[in-house]
Amino acid sequence: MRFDLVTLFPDLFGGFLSEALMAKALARGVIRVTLTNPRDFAPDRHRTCDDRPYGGGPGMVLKPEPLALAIEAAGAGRPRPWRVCLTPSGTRLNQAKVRELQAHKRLLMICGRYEGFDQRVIDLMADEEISIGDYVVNGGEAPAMVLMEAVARLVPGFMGRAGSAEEESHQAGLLEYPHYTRPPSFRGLSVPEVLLSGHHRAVAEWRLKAALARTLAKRPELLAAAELDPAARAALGSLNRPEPPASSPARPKKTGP
Ligand code: 9D3
Repeated sequence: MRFDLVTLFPDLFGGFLSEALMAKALARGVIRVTLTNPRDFAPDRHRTCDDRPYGGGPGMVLKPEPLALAIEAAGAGRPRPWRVCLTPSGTRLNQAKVRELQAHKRLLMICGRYEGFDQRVIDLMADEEISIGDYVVNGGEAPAMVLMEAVARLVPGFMGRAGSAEEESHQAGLLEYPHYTRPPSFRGLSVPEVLLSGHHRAVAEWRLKAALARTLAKRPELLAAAELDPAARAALGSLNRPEPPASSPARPKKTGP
């Protein structure tokens, strides 16, 4: 999969692209990334990319000409990319949207700064607008990284040793069960016994119950949409308290010093 980014601050992507799974996927050719700066398409000596808003008001707006030229340059070639504007008023990103975007061979992401884009750039050049949530960040770059990372981990081969991203969620739509590693006791908190027992069936049961209890306590609205098999339905029926039962991981028993 190929990601084409249009940004006034391409250097923000340096560390993001040169570390961890993203760097490995780039090196292996699992994904490709291009960075295009609208400043390189501004015709004036100062390479101006922003201007004052018509109608007045605070802040600056991204000028349409350099941005449009940058989008056209970034999107040149085949196949034609799906063009996404990152804007605070876009469709809220979720995993369903991530899966939808992963179906494209090429994704072109346009990052705004200041108060945002001249609306005509969106009208003429964007296939859709996406927001990553109802909070304010300084521009579209951090949101583009979120989107790119979420889509990239669905690309076959991206996850490498960590395995397939989708097979992680055994019970689709639930929060994850809690994870533990060594040591068995840490600062007075012990790992739930069943996880040390080696009983795979008991472990699986405990994890399912823990995931259900957690979801019920923290995100009850997810349970309505979750795809629960009969065993999970039964387990959920037995959890009528907001906090998980005594054997659960939410409040591990204190053990000795
Ligand atoms: C006062 C009105 N603000 C809109 C909420 C102005 C404004 C704030 C921040 C305009 C642009 C920005 C920069 N943010 C983004 O470009 C952005 C964003 C975000 O702030 N939150 C969530 N998703 C996104 S995607 C792009």
